[in-house]
Amino acid sequence: MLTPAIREEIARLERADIMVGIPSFKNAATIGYVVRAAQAGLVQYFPDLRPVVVNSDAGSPDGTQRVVIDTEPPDYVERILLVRPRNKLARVSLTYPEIDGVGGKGAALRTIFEIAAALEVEALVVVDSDLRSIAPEWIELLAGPILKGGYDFTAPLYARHKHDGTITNSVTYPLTRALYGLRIRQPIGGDFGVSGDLVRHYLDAGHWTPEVSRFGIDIWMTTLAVTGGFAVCQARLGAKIHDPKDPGADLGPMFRQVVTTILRLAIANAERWSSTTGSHDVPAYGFERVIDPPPLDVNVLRLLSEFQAAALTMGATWAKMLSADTNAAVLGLATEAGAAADHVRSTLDTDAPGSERPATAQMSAAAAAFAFPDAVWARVIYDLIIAARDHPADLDAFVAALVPVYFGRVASAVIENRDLSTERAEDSVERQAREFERLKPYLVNRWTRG
Ligand SMILES: Nc1nc2c(ncn2[C@@H]2O[C@H](COP(=O)(O)OP(=O)(O)OP(=O)(O)O)[C@@H](O)[C@H]2O)c(=O)[nH]1
Ligand SMILES: [Mg+2]
Repeated sequence: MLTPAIREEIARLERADIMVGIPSFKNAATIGYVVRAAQAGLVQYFPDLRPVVVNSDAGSPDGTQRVVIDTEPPDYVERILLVRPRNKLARVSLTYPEIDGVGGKGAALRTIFEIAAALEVEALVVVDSDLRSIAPEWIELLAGPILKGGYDFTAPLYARHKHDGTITNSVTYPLTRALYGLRIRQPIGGDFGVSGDLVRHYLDAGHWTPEVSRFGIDIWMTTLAVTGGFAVCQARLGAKIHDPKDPGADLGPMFRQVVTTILRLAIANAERWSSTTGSHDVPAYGFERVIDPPPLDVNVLRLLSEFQAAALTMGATWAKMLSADTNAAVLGLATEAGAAADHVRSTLDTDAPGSERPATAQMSAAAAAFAFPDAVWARVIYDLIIAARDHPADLDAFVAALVPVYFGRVASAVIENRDLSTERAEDSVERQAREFERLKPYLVNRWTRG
């Protein structure tokens, strides 16, 4: 599985107690800072341990690995922080091998897991390489619960802008909470702490689908920690500031990889969730922070238009994957989305030559009549679990057809939250999560009816 170059690095490093793993793909602009923050965190907070930083890169053409190699070495951290760690910090940047011809974040992390297991680390921290808000303290916050608190998995808790994290807010948080009963607020945050035991569990878990090798990895890690009975906690990290993405423009493939993975895991773990009712808080560590994350623009008009258009192009698939009632509700909403989109166009005159794309707030105000109810969305997701079980060969087609419905749901959330603070917008995420819990008997009934 590992390349000879990676084996050589492992032989050179021999052993480590704590490791920070950083997956990357074309992150030359931001990874230097992440590496320095990781080094500083290891040196400052764990001076008695044997630390290592590993960058697992896709062979990025933009010189990401060169940036890592050229970043100030750990001595620099010792000098500016006035610490004398007992052990020298080791740093490695390598190119990870694909898994069955598939590269991606998950493949990068698998190499990180293999190295962590070979070095027999007690705690592994993984952080994204496009982070701008990471501070040295994050390493302590993510690894501390593992090393000092007896936990196996630390999920991140951050303040995200109310329009950011749409896959999390609409699917992974409410579904993980309703299925397994744990309120893990950021199950796909990307920044995690993992114990050595859980790393080995990940490596023993066997089959890595192409989705897990890509962006399915985060929900896969979180779900395996939960279903494997590992002790899970959260760490308050402050704000997540990273390369931003507009849900309508950038998140389609990521959405499909994440949702396919969470559905497959739901089907495989029915025994774990079918008798779970309600949910529990998950312990959170770290001092609370008050930070306003930077705003994110969302093209509401595009989200509404794509939802409407999909009623024609994907209606047949919707009919196959949704129950008759849910399907009727979704078709009605797609029509309403079209009307709202027309209203946005006429009010804001977006077709005028040379007109710029109107701001999120303006578009949301013009589309204020549109709302996609929580209960319909929860049923859509629950129907999909059943459809995925009954027609496994159609899973890709189902999830592709879900994308425009998700766009409609995201548009509704952006519209609803348009005048709210990020804090108040959280109320609607909670309300939706409670609706997933309330409707769980609908899922369990459909599941057991067979
Ligand atoms: N090795 C590898 N890493 C990747 C690839 N794509 C993304 N990554 C890494 O995965 C991490 C997260 O990727 P992002 O694109 O920032 O995605 P994200 O922040 O999880 O997603 P959003 O929250 O939706 O923005 C970063 O460290 C990327 O460098 C890839 O194809 N190969
Ligand atoms: Mg990112």
